[in-house]
Amino acid sequence: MKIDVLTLFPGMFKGPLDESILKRARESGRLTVSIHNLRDYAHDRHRTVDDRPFGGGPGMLLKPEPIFEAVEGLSGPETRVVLLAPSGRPFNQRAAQELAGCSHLLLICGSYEGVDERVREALVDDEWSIGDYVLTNGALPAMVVIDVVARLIPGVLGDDESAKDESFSRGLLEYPHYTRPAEFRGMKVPEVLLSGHHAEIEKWREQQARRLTRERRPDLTETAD
Ligand code: 4FL
Repeated sequence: MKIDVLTLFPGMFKGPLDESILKRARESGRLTVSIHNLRDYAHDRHRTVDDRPFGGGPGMLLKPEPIFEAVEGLSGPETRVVLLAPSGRPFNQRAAQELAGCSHLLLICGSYEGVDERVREALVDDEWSIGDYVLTNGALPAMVVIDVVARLIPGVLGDDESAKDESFSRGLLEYPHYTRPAEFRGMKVPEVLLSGHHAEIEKWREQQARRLTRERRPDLTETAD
């Protein structure tokens, strides 16, 4: 998969893409990420990327011209153009599954008060929000999308890592996990997990996953298996 990112803050991407599984995915050639500075597509003397909103109001908007030039230059017939913004649909594992089926993603990081609406009208295929809060810009959301999508690319995760997926893709929270020691500072691992009785362990895990989901994320229980 190829991912291009359009951002005002290319420096923010340096750390996260160079660690752990993302680093390995890039080194193996399964993932190619290119970061592009939006300012490089602004051609006036001050390389202006934003302007005041028509109709008044606070804050600045990203101007259409640099974004149009960048997207037109970077995209091809296969490109899925994705905007990260607080007004997008909620990004989740299902959305990630769909993006993981694309061969080329172009992520546009929104900024400040947002982007000129004509960017959405003419360029953007879909718009995602990573949560109900406002960040300083869309770079972190873009990194979240890259991270979530990358681990769904075939071959990116090792066998040990990929087994973990299953629970969340069923729409339930994970059941509690324990490792050694069996007793730590007086806190005991639930007896059933030490029993070796696989059917009982499965039953306990299913009950716990359902209980936690009901308590913390009742919104998920409507769509869970
Ligand atoms: C983007 C917040 C996606 C949540 C500021 C600029 C944002 C965001 N999801 N905040 N973009």
